[in-house]
Amino acid sequence: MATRKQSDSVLEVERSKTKPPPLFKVMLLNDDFTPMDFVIVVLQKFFSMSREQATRIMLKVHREGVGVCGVFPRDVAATKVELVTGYAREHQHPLACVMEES
Ligand code: TYC
Repeated sequence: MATRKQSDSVLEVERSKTKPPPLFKVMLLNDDFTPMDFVIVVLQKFFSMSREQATRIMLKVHREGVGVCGVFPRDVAATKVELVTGYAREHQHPLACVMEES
């Protein structure tokens, strides 16, 4: 915040006009075909999770249908979605990874 001296000598607070950049949740969706172990590897490899943390998130997605892997700026989130989707397709799995503004 800055102050600005006006011609009539009234000091007015100048509000910041810049919004913080939006953040995006990257999520995995459940399906009936992707092996549980593959999902755990994805969470470790692309989201730097421990095996224990990855197992917890995988089971949440398996039971509830969706789970958050992390929250990132737009370009980082979009890259994670692309890399995970590419990796899943390379291994012939239908795993769905999506992003949503949080
Ligand atoms: N439901 C899958 C199974 O029973 C496991 C799974 C978990 C798949 C999470 C996708 O995002 C996912 N093999």
